[in-house]
Amino acid sequence: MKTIATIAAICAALSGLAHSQTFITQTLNFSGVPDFSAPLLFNKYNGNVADLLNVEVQYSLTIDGGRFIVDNDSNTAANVTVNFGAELDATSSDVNLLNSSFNPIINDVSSVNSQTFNLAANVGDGLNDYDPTGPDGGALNGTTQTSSGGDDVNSMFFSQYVGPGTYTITAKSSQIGSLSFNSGIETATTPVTANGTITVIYTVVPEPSTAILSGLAVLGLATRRRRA
Ligand SMILES: [Ca+2]
Ligand SMILES: [Ca+2]
Ligand SMILES: [Ca+2]
Repeated sequence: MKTIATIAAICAALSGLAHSQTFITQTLNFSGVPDFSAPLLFNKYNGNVADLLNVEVQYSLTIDGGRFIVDNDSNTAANVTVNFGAELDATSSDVNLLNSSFNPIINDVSSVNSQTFNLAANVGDGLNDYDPTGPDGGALNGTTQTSSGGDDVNSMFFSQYVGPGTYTITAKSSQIGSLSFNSGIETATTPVTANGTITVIYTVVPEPSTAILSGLAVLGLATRRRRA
């Protein structure tokens, strides 16, 4: 029975050698008040390029807070929609961040708050006072919003991710704010804060030596048990 168990363990180790994949995941964070750039330092896959089966890049962008005031100072009522938040782009001069269609994986990712205001014609206030009171004014108070996603890196660039060193991916976040209609409307903003992550996941073939060693370790354990 013990011999059968030992053989089963070795077979499991060897089949693992043939079929299993190992995932190496690195997640780095950024945060601040846009506009800002955050250089993030990732480790390359320190192995053989032939063992690198996939490189996936994931991202998330979360915004919070901020305020966008609209104040109609014209003589006509206005219906305006505000989009207010932040955007994320990622660039690197070390590695290529293009997917299989050669599109950038992290490009113009936006997290926004949207709100529509029906503003009456100006009531009482003047220019450059950015008055949020109604019926001619309003304010969008920012809430937490998250966008996330990811894609696989084009395999023709995998070799850039292999070696003993590191590479930098720069997360760039910028404020975005727009009005659907802005004639005669003055606006004032308090910026949103932004934070997020960039994750790089390597799918690799487990190193043969590791799989064989774990098989041998199981064998050694079984042998020791038999002697005891
Ligand atoms: Ca006004
Ligand atoms: Ca005003
Ligand atoms: Ca007002």
